[in-house]
Amino acid sequence: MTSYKLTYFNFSGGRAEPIRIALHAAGVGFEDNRLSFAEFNAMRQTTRFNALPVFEIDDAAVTQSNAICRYAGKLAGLYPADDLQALYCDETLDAVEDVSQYIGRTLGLEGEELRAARAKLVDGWLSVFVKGLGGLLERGGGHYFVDNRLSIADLKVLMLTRWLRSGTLDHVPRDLVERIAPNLAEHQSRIEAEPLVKAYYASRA
Ligand SMILES: N[C@@H](CCC(=O)N[C@@H](CS)C(=O)NCC(=O)O)C(=O)O
Repeated sequence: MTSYKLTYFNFSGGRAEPIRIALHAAGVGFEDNRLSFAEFNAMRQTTRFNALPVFEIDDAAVTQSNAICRYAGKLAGLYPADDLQALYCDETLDAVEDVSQYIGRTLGLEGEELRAARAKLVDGWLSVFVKGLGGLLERGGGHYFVDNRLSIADLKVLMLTRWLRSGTLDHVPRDLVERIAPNLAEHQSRIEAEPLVKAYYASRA
């Protein structure tokens, strides 16, 4: 039997959470290997690109969260079969990856440097991507990003909107998403209420 192991940080979000939800939905048993930041620092050099997540299928290690997410999405029936819808899905995943990189560059900054970097981010890339993602949701019909049904694109965006609205990112106004793309705020509540998403969190409780 194939064995699956997903290694990431021990929190409910970020690049691995859509993969965890999709694997759970697929009914695929996997080792959910959650590391502290100290544990990651100790093993960072052993990963292919010095980063997480890492997904192991038997003895083969794979990186790049969107690629892994597509794989898990296919197992769960959460990735479009139609080529155009798949393209739209990929566009959404990659947009979230891009904006995550911009946010990532401000993590670890402190004090005035952090404040200035976040102010620039809020007025710049965050506004651009929140607006753009709101537009992609509209293109999908307003409820889901693609295929008129739940897909990994919805799970991926959920992680971003949840993060932006959580108040944990200093100097990022919690109402930024509502102000720029209210449809994304509604999308967050809708996707959190999806039975498949609720079932995953119930399994974690
Ligand atoms: N494009 C990669 C980016 C991976 C990435 O940057 N992961 C972060 C955690 S979410 C990381 O491990 N960063 C290492 C570090 O900051 O030292 C992916 O999508 O998997």
